[in-house]
Amino acid sequence: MSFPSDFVWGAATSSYQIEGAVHEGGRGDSIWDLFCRTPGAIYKGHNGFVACDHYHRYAEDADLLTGLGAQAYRFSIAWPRIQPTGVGPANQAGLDFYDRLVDALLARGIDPYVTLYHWDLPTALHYEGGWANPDIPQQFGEYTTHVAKKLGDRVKNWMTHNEPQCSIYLGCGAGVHAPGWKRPFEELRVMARNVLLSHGYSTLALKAEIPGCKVGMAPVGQTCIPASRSAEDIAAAKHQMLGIRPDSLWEMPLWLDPIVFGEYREDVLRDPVAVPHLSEADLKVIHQPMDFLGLNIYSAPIIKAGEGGKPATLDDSIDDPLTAFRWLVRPESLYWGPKISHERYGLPIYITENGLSNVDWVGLDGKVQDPQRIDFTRRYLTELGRAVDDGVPVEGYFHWSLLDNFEWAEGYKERFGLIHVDFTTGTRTPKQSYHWYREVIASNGESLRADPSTVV
Ligand code: GCO
Repeated sequence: MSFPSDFVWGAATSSYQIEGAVHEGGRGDSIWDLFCRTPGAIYKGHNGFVACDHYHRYAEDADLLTGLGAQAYRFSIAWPRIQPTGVGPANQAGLDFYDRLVDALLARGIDPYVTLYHWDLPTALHYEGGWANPDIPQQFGEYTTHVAKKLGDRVKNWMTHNEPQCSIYLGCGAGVHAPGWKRPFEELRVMARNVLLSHGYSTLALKAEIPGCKVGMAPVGQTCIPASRSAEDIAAAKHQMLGIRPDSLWEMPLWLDPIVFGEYREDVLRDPVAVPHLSEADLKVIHQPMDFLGLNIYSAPIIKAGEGGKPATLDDSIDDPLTAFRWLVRPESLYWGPKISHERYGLPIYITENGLSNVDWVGLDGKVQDPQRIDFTRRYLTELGRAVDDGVPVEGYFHWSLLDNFEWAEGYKERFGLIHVDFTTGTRTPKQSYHWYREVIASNGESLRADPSTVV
């Protein structure tokens, strides 16, 4: 296991989960503010109105990234800070906040990786139909231009969308995320088409404003692990991971095939109505060169070849380790996810999110002990190292998350941070895993080889 010398080590967050200050600096309302005001929508009525107060504490957070030795930081821009109603001229105070943040990072030698949409849609656009509105793709392009004009001289790595599977399916189909809609699948497919078009317009805007910039996207890295190294099990796992099922938006090809290939390839189409209808003109906009693929990977099912080679999911064992969120710990997802995705799309890969929620608190000694996070990350990074050794071009890894933060419908119940946040006082306490990860970064992954029993 040996990571390339220019491998990028970092941590990730998103705007709504950490910023707070939802009514400051001219920021408009977002669908997550609206959802947080909806009785019963969020665990114990929590909300993101203050969150980690990062809007005011961004310099302290940049210092914490320095303390970690992070080389890069992935964060997202809140559209309603830039355009309070989602359209029209830019709000200067909103742009200035991200300008200060980018400067704070660069002054510390930390490279910003910016996501343009991590789910905080301006409420005004939601009332116009949200992602179902045929105007939204071009509006997203115009928003992108405002951001690119301001930050493009310093930010070189961009992601258009984060996990469109969640913003569309969880938000507009299952109704468990903002805006809480339960729309039928035909409508979700229309929204998916608009997201794809918006990615196209956004990419065009970035490339026009920022020569030489790199543009990617960070979908849910829906991954499957083969039950064995047999050719049959591997084929079954790939089939399961890549085939698009009816009434599902989760599979990566649904989002990536039209972007990367300019069409849906036959091998993933099990049911032609399962994908958004895209005209030739749509595909012209959507099919833009993509520079890298971001993968958000947390867990994965284990798949074997069942009857006639058909994919069959192995039952979980009572001994399978689980995170606090009760997600299965499946380190090999960080081997197979990058490997299979790269085989299909041929793009350089970043792990744009990976991590776990854990039951962390500040001990009597003032320290936060989180051995599970260390063990989890060691296992996952070791598998990622194996993918690198196999020749998969993985360029970087962003741990989710830098800080404990607002975990969407779960409120503050799930703690994903390398840094503990006391949400009453705002006090940050780096966890044991923060110090451990610092060693991983400083040694470019060499410290992962140490005998686990001798660590920390
Ligand atoms: C997502 C988002 C993050 C989450 C993280 C843990 O994957 O849902 O990108 O915002 O907080 O994944 O659930």
